[in-house]
Amino acid sequence: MSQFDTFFERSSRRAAQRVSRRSSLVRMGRLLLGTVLTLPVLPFDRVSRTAEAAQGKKKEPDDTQCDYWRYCGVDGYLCSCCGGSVSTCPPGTESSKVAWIGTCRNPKDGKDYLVSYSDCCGKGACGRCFCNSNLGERPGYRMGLHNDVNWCMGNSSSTMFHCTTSVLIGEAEKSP
Ligand code: ABN
Repeated sequence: MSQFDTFFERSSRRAAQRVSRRSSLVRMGRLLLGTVLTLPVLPFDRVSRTAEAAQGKKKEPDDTQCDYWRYCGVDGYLCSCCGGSVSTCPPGTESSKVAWIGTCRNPKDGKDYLVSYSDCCGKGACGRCFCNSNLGERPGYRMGLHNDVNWCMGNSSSTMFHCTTSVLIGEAEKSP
């Protein structure tokens, strides 16, 4: 027999000589009852853990998602989903000669930036990641404030709109 077994056998025999079966049952019953009654009222911090978990899981939108901050005024397929990037046209296309300018707030520094929405021309519609955020856009009769326009119209391949880039121009001036 192992030392472990011998130790437990001896201690059990000693306990059996000292404590009656009835009193040990009473003790065990008390311990069980105490645990059952106390555990549910202990102050577990469930709320903060849940909030932390939710915060940890919340991912910032990347530049292939419509809610990425630079796309606040976009109307078109994102070039970052079409073989280009947020500010460059995909191979085989060229940037439009005219563009629409929007103002978007960068959540990282809370500042407003001018963003130029240029179309990439020369290939048919990309068809991926269509976004229509339109912040600051006005109806078609307000020329210049309307962005639902094919900006390839000034290029030689005027009807071939592929996707839209969102080029950062710089910080917007604060209005007085
Ligand atoms: N500026 C994107 C676009 C292209 C064609 C028609 C509407 C909008």
